Amino acid sequence: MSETYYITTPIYYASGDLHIGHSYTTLAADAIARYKRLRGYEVFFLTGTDEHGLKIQRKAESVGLSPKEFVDGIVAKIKDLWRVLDITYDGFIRTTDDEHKRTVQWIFNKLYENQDIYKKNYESWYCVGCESFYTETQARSFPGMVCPDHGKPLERVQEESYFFRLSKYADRLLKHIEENPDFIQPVSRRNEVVQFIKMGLEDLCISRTSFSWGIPVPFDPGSVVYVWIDALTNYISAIGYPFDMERFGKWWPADVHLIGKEILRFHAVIWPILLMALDLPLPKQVFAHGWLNLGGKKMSKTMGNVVDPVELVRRYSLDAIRYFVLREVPFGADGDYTEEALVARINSDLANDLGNLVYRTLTMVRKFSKTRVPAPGREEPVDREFKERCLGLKKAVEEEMDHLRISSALERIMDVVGRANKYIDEVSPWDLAKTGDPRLGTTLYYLCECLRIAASVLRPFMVNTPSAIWNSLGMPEPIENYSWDSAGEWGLLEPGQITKRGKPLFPRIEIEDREPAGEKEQAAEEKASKEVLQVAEDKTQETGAKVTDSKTAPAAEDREETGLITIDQFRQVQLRIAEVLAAEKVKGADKLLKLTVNLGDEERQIVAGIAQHYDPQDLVGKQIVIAYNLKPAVIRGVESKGMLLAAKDDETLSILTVDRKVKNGSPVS
Ligand code: ME8
Repeated sequence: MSETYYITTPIYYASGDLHIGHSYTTLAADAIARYKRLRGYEVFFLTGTDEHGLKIQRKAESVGLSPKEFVDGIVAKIKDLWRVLDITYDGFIRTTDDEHKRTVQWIFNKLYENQDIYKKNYESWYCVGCESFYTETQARSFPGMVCPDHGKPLERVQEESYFFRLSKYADRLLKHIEENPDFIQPVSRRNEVVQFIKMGLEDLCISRTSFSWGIPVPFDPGSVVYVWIDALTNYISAIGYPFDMERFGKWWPADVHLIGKEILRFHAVIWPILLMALDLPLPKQVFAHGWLNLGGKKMSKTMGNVVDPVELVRRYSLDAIRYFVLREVPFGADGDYTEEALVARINSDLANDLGNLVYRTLTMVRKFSKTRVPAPGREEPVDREFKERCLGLKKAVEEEMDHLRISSALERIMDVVGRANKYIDEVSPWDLAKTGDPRLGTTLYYLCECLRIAASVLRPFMVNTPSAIWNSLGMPEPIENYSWDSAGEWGLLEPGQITKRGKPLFPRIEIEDREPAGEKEQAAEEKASKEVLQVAEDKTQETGAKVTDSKTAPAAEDREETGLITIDQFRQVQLRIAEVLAAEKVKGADKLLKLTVNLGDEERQIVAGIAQHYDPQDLVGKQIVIAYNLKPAVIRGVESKGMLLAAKDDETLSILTVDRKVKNGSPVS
């Protein structure tokens, strides 16, 4: 019987579309799962969605859907995204699944029976975005009592809740972490968790009464289980706990929970303690990777600074995106996403190095060997050294992947690809051809073998390229029929087999007509402030369509051709209803008003150039339309987050309002 391997991603909030940050974790898990399958493991790769909680309940209300209808729509889109990225998950858990709900309630009962849970009155600060509580000290450390991750003011909540005795297990957990150095990875993160536990663990609130969209506490249906206990349980409910213990026993403990670093404490403190209370073994490893940032900040739905993976795949191809995401940032560290880096990476590694090696090699085989793989002849030291490099590649990739160093594994592959290109230059096969030297056969054969091995070890990371290279070498059977270990063998190519040189695998991306990403962002920022200032300067103001995100705006040539944008592009502009709470003139600027607006679950400040058309007090109480996901801009020293929409003819400026009252924060679509 083969060994099992159980890998999980976080279950993502079903509160909106996922972005490239979520895809990052899922692609990493996919690469690891594919790798382990190739190594002969029986793999269970679990992903899914976290569907309960106040944030989702409010979102659903704001679009007039029931929470279940709302999450069903989001889940369908998430599954579509995983199809586009060719994610090979084996299980998709939803916290709204009946099986999952049953498990959560069973656990709640069990903890209650064991007296690990008690009820008390609770008052605390809360961020709906994080679905997390903050102590007074934590809350006061956030400037303006605003959540630094979500930009939303913390809410004060008071209710009767159930509490879980975390503190009881602190020493046991510390001991476990000390005795199992691999439990929390990377190492730097382990130290952070140890410090946190040593500071003393407070008991944890695990139920809520102030919203209803959740799993009811079995013996107190007025309370629902607080999201984190509900969410973490997915890792065991998905494999049958506690109703199918045979299945559970097959997979548990998990080999690795892959997560982003912001949810490490939940996974490395709360989750293990919950498992201890249930008398279950702990996962072998929690691996917290870093963040993909955009413009220096964590890419996040709430902040609106996101990149759509589907759009990237459409523009650059699936394998290029898979490669970039997995290669660009050392797995564990933070990294900045820029389109410039993406294009540079595709051009250098995929077009110049890999694509070029395939193309050059097959061109020479076509020219010097009538498209047939030649038989190897005489071998010189440089050939032998090259062959050894190729033969060592499988092992090198294994060494990296066994420690989840995904980016380094790709680097090892590209090192060999680079070596192969250099080998061509060193050996000059065209000179050998001129003199009819039989070493030409050696060189071409070795290069073809190098391509076969590279294709084979690229399988965990890319999905179309390995078989494209494989087929172009004229291999008799599809790549799927060859084991991982075959990448460590030499001589599988039969001399005489017919190669096919197709189109270049990764055409170079010409960027002359694109602004480099850095400038592009600056341009977008300038554009954003110009748009607000334009109103301030009382020039004709255009509305909606002008507010586009430069990263995902239609290619300039498309727009020039048709003047039209697609519905997806339009959807990227989030328009929302905001109620004006206060308005005042901006000192020293005749035309500017500073508005404080309410968006349901947040307040914001907006600067608008409408002072010559409206008295501030006339605006208070009006519901206006704002561009919600516009980058903040500073106008005359005052920060403006968003832009109000207004119509203007030669004389009159009129702000857009709604025909009848709707909830603040409602989307305009
Ligand atoms: O936290 N860079 O869900 P979530 C890298 N439901 N990874 C990122 C990222 C970024 N900019 N943005 C998101 C939740 N991620 C909970 C989890 S698990 C029991 C419950 C990835 O939708 C990363 O894996 O906010 C991060 O931990 C996760 O998405 C957060 O997804």
